[in-house]
Amino acid sequence: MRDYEHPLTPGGEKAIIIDVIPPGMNKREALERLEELERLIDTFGGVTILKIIQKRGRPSAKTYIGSGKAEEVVKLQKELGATMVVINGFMKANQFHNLTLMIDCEVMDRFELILKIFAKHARTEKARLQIRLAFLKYEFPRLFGKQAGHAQQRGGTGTVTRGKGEKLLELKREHLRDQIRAIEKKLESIQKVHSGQRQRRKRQGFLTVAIVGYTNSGKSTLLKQITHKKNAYTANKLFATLETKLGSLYIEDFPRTVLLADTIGFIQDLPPLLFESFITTLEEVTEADLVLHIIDAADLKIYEKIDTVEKILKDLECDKKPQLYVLNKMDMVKDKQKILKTYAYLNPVTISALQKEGFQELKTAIKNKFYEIF
Ligand SMILES: Nc1nc2c(ncn2[C@@H]2O[C@H](COP(=O)(O)OP(=O)(O)OP(=O)(O)O)[C@@H](O)[C@H]2O)c(=O)[nH]1
Ligand SMILES: [Mg+2]
Repeated sequence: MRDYEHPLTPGGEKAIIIDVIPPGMNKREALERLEELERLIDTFGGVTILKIIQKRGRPSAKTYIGSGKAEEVVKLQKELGATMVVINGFMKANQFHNLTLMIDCEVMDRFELILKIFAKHARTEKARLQIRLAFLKYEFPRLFGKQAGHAQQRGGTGTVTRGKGEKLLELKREHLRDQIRAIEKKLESIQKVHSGQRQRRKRQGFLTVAIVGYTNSGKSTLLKQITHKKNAYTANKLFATLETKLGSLYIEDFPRTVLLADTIGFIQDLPPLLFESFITTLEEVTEADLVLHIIDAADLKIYEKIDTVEKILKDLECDKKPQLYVLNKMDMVKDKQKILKTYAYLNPVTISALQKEGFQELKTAIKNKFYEIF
């Protein structure tokens, strides 16, 4: 089995990234799509040495990219000394298996890359267990495909008969199923503890505000700067935070204790299965009294990212919850008026979490929202 917990020598990876796009899409749009994948490669510790875009009605059933393109990649990988080939999509087990057999380096899709980044950033037992669970559950058929593929490649020794091989595979499957059950049990007990903690907070009359937003929008920076929670980890990386952290927020003339909860960042095309494994982390959001949607106002894809976050909130059945929009990184915005005009319909609070600007207004907005709710 491949080791997802220890990414291959981070920092030294040379990646070829590939996207299959519909024929109608123009080049600029296509390159924009690949930009996020390039950032993910960077977060993983690699550099993108080549971007390939292939126009196709739909991915090839056999190799995801067309077979001619796959041959080309085989050559390019050797010529350029690439150490990984990453597909900007989700490959089925057989597509993954066939490509892996052809290409002489690590092949992965968006799911696996995100999973490896998660593994790199996991700091608590809960996060590690959730990642392991996602890995076991969803990479499972793919891994068997790959193992079988390598066995075929080496093949011809005649020492292992097909029947024995199958028996071995079945035993491995059973073993993995046991592992999955054991992890689920452990997670359940951790979840019970966390849920107990939340109940206690509620009984004590604490109010919880969950910070949500696209990855890298500045959620942890806000928690750190506004609550003096010094151990919140911030970084110019995607998925820096994988677990919930709480800090208490002091609001003048407000009689109740307000807790601010930092959460995992959202991303477009977040593998739904991975998302499922992190659902318990997101309970802080589903149980919150108020949701603060942090938006990176300096980002070029601001609208798409707001949309992605809203869709995920809907999946979490949190779209009806009281919500406040916060435009962050205003210190980096050149045309402030334009941004304010474009997003006036959200009635946002504008801040710079880094420079601690707009905090008073944010606290007042939170307070007013609570008075509206209660
Ligand atoms: N200029 C500027 N940079 C900011 C601001 N807020 C955050 N940043 C930077 O944006 C980057 C991401 O910040 P984080 O707080 O780690 O973002 P996050 O939303 O917690 O990200 P994930 O945990 O990965 O989802 C860091 O480099 C921060 O220093 C801001 O108001 N202005
Ligand atoms: Mg964070």
